[in-house]
Amino acid sequence: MNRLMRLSLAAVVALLAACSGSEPKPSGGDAPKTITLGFSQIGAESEWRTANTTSIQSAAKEAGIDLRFSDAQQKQENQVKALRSFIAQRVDVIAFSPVVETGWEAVLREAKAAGIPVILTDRAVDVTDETLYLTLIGSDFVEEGRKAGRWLTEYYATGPGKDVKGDINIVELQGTVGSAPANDRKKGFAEIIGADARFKTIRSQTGDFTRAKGKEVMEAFLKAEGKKINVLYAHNDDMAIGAIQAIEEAGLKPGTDIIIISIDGVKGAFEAMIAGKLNVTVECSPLLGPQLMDAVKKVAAGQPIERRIVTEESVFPKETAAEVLPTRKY
Ligand code: GYE
Repeated sequence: MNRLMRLSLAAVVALLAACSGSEPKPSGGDAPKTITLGFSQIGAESEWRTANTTSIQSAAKEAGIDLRFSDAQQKQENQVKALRSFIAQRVDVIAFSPVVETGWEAVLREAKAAGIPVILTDRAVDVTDETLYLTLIGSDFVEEGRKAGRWLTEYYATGPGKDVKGDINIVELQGTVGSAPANDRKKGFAEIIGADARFKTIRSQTGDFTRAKGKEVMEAFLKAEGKKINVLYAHNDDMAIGAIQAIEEAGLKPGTDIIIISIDGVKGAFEAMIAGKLNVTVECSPLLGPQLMDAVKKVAAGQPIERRIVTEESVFPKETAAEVLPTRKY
């Protein structure tokens, strides 16, 4: 073979390789391939969730990621369908916020068989095969429950409730049945208040993380227990805000007659605290978009990522509300 023949053969080989082009070229000279991300959101049940959706959509735009977004309206079957459709579309990465913890093995195995990496955001899943997802980006819900419990025990030990004698009767509004935040927030709170026999949880029921359900269930609690209720622990702000309405309609003063603790730290909670109707909110940040897009880029480039990415959060008692509200982003 002379030099010219060798050169043209090399050119043909290069051309063929370029045309077959199924491999992404992260570091080639050409424009990098756009990453497609399939994201299955739970729904729009709370202020938290709306802020979470906005964060994900705007972070995807900023990162130049092609986001395929699907809203499951709080139903696991809709999420499973969305994941299957992302697999059929052969997206580069799948991310989702699982509505409940169990029942994901089959569809996650399908994603794995198709070679599509999966990232969990916000909520955890309960699977035996840990290789079915790469990482979980979100809060430590057990710790949030503990923070709520610690605030309450301090309130009665050294705070305004220090002179109260006898049992402290608590009613609890749980999140969605079977969801990680409902399971974990219940557990963390119970762990702390369980150390003192004065704290009694007299009613505990789900309000599905919504205002309407929070109000409805609180009405039932008030009917059954009336003035016996000293404390309401709500697994999110929306349910607490719904319950505040029920308490007012029953002729009681929320925040005074009934001490109210909730979780999330949405603007509505700060407004309720400024009005003196909510005592404290434990922060749970929904602004996961930027961290998710960083993880997606790494995964698409074949780089390793941490198994657990935890969000940083604090606790806001009502005394801080007026000062903090203007700085809140959700
Ligand atoms: O606390 C609640 C939402 O999974 C952390 O879901 C999230 C929870 C959040 O509906 O408001």
